[in-house]
Amino acid sequence: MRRGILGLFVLLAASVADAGVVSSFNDIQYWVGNGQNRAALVIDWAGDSSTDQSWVWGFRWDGAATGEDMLQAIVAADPALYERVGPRHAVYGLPLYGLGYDLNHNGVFGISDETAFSPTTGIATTGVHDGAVATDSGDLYKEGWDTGFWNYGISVGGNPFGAGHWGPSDVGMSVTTLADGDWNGFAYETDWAFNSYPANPYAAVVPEPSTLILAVVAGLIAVTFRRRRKKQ
Ligand SMILES: [Ca+2]
Ligand SMILES: [Ca+2]
Repeated sequence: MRRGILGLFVLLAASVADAGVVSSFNDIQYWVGNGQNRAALVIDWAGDSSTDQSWVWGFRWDGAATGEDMLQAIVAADPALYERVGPRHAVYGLPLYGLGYDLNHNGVFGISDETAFSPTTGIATTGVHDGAVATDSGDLYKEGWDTGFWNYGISVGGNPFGAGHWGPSDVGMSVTTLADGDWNGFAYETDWAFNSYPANPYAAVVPEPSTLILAVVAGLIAVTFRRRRKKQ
C-alpha cells in the first residue's frame, strides 16, 4: 500500500518535471490559437550548444499569418514567456532583442536591468541591454543586438527534427509567411556565424494546479503512513 502511494507520488512529480522530447507536432503540449493550420515555435536559449534543452510551443490559425504573429501570440498566451522588442523597422519589421522563460514555473521572473514587462502580455518595448540576465537562477533569459542575437530559422523540407532541416529566413519573422506544417526557430547565437538553430527540443508545458495538489496530497499521505508504521 505504502509503496503504491509512493509510486503515485513519484509518477505525478515526474509528469510535472519532465515534459517530454518533441519529434513531431504530436509531441507538442502547449497550443495557442484556433484554426485549421498548425506551426511549431522552438526557442533555444543556448543556440551555440546542442546539449541544452530547447522548448517547443504550437500555433493554430486560419487565413494568413507571419512568424511574428506566431511568436507574439505565444508570448502573450504563456505567462511563463517574456520578450523584449524594439521599434518596428519599415522594411524588416519588429526587431527581437530578448526572450525569457520562467523555466522553474515559480511565477517569479525578472532581468538584471530591472525592465518592466507588461503584466498582461509579458512583452517589453523599451530599450535594449546586451547581456541582461535572468535574476532567478532557475530561469532563462538572453538578450542582444551587438554582442549576440536571436538567429531566426525556418524549416526547409518539413520537420527539422525529422526529414527536413533548418535554414535561414533571410527576411525576418515579420515578413515570413507561415504555412501549415511549418517550424520556426529562435536560437541565441554569439559567434555571428548565422548558423545556430534549435536543437534537443522538449515540449513546453503549464504545470496543472490539480496535478501539483495531487502530488502534495500523495506526499502527505506517504509521510503519514511512514509515521504510523514507526508507532507500531
Ligand atoms: Ca542549444
Ligand atoms: Ca522563475
